[in-house]
Amino acid sequence: MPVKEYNEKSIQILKGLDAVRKRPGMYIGSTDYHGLHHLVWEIMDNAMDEALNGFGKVIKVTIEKNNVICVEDEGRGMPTGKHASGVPTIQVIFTELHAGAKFSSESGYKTAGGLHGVGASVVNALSEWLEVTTNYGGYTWRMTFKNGGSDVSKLEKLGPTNKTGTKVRFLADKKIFGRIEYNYETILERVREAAFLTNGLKMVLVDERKNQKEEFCFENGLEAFVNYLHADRDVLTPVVTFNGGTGKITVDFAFQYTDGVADSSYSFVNHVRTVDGGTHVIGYKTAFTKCFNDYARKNGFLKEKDDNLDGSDIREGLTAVISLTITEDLLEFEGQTKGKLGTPEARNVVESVISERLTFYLQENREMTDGLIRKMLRALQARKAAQKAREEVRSGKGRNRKQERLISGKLAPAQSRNAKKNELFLVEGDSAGGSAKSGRDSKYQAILPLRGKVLNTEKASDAEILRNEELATLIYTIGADFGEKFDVESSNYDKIIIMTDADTDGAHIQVLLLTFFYRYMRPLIEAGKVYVALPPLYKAQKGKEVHYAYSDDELEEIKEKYGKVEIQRYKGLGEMNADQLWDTTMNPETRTLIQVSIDDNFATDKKFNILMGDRADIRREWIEDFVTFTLEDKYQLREG
Ligand code: 28F
Repeated sequence: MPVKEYNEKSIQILKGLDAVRKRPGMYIGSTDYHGLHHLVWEIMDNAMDEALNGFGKVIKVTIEKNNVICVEDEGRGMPTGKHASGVPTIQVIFTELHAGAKFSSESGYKTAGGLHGVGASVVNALSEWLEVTTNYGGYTWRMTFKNGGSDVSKLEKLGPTNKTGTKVRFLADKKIFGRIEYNYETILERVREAAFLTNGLKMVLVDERKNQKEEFCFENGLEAFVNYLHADRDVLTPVVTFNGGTGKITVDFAFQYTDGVADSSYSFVNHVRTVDGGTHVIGYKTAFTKCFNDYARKNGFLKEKDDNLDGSDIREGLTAVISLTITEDLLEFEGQTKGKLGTPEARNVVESVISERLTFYLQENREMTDGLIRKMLRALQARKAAQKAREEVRSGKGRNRKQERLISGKLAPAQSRNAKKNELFLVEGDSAGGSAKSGRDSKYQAILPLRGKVLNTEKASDAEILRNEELATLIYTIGADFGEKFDVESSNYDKIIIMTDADTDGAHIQVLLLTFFYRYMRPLIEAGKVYVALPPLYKAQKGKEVHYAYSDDELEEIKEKYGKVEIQRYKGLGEMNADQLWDTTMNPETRTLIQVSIDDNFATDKKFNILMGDRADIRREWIEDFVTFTLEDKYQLREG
């Protein structure tokens, strides 16, 4: 039912919701796949706030058949009284921007992001319709909104109940999102994560589109979290958990060492991920550095003249999960996306809880600790060796003689030095490299054939990487260093294009290269500069006319259109001559490139680990699920 009387207040509210519809990006980041799923996180966060404060032990998320999302909690229900302005409080929460913030003055309340219910009105604004059903004070109540919150029903009292809790259902607005299909895996990761973070909370996900259902509930969530992250890894220690804190800040912490080199930490504040870390992460890192160095000195691993172990030496192979709850009065976030904890007190609380517990734990488990310290000393040595090797890489501009010699036999450079236009093709094998060299536009396109096997960098140290001829050549060619020192601004190329055969070996090389880029040149991927070339699978010839098919479907289309054609299946790039390779795969006017991007998801790290195991089937699935391939617009225009 529409709002009948438009007073100044209701106009104000419509203006607010309208602002959200006009600039959705300002409120949910984007209107693509990520923005769409953001709607679900907002409503889930509200349900989780209730659970986090001790109200309700079950949250159920349902993806209904037509992509309606339904989230239910068993919390206290939403207060059904009227707000001072005369309209129901529920209406205020779902139609006024930032309404949640006004209500959150009760001190001691711990909320996701510290803005209780802020998201509800944003979700409403971006929905075709939204329905709230709440069991509160012995009755079931319902209120519905339509057209981005501009039509509001009465708050209806449906009948008595002995339950409490809140259910929100909504249909995202197709006019805003274009596609409103939710991804089960994406929501599943988030639902699982919520269960890891709240012990005893049962999280249920139902997908009615495919009749799927999964449930999670953990008594020791952080331990389960680390076990989950390490499911396919060789581990060096058990999962160790510590907790402690003060009345206003509680700390839950879990860690485990693997035989890998990655240093990964996942941090949360009030059960919401802090992607950019912050004071709590600094606190645990300081504690680790101090405790391990103290132990190493006290037990003769480090002599008086020796340098301390570096934080990075200590964290090689370490996975840590830290989860804080902080009362609202102490909450401070920083950074553009508010993904960084700023609360200064958090640093000291975390550092002291972890120092105290870790010192004790290391003393009690000397054999394990001695093994870890030896591993850290090896990391220190490798770091110093790499540092020496690095002095040679440094500069970014200009290479030294040794590097030039390494590169000159391999790279066919572009004539131009225009880093904003130049493209580097990484080509599998010398024969394809040859075709690519003669077929290319030599002004802007450089070719680097990869001969040897590309090193698996999942478990490699910096020194090993520089010893690997293929990777060292690649690093010097790109000319922007690697690892922590990688500087995307000084890359010699605007596009790095992986061009391999369309077979298993080719896929394997792609994966090895992507792993390297992901681990050591991630900003390159984040800047959208890494691509995979898409060579054709078939050539279909009818008389003099030649058509290329890039998939089996396309081949079928060609057959349908042209009748009898002579078909050649390309087994490798080497089978194409220079002209064909240029026409089908390299010519910017006609080619199709797949841009590589990575979902910002804690699962990505894990999936990279699985990927490098020997399960080819999992590897394929991973590529499909976690590397988002975005087709670059295929240029249809030809000059002339
Ligand atoms: C499916 C999404 O949104 N659950 C919610 C509550 C509970 C309260 C509340 C929400 C605070 C003071 C209004 C109940 N009793 N699930 C949800 N559960 N909001 S949203 O209060 C909101 C404001 O007045 C609640 C006592 N205090 C708070």
